[in-house]
Amino acid sequence: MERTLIIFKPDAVQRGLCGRILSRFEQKGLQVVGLKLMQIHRALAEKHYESHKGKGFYDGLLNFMTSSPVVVLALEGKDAIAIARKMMGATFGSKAEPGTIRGDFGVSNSFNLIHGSDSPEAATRELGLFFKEGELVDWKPANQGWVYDLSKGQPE
Ligand code: D4T
Repeated sequence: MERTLIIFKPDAVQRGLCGRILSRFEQKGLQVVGLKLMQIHRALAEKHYESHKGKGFYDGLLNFMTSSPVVVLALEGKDAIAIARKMMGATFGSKAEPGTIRGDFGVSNSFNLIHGSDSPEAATRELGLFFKEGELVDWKPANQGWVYDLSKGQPE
């Protein structure tokens, strides 16, 4: 099982889309193991987006991410990182395919509703940035044996 960090960005929170976006992940079968509303402070935004430092959009991105509360989520599932990225769609709503979160809910080339870790290394790093020890919860959903085929001992 893999874990990934998801952020419902300030535009998703302000537009009242959190419930609808969360439902998509729940319906897919990804399991919530961490969830909180928070205000991202500048230093955390800088750390999270350090790979973009120096790019033209970096300052605007930091201003946006710190402008209003976000919801951060830790999702767990087999191949959760790639599945969540696929569900999010291309970076901007203007290009993202219909059926994806960005494709269905956004048009902007700047505000893009959601962040998801893009690799196992990024997920480990980002989960560590946004969740303190003890904030992630290990639990077994009662329907797990229907979400996955567990007959061979591994989720399939
Ligand atoms: P994130 O990281 O937010 O999940 O988005 P992506 O993984 O899909 O896209 P990214 O890392 O390339 O960009 C990070 C973040 O910067 C904003 N951005 C990006 C922007 O405002 N203008 C731009 O030209 C680009 C490339 C949007 C997402």
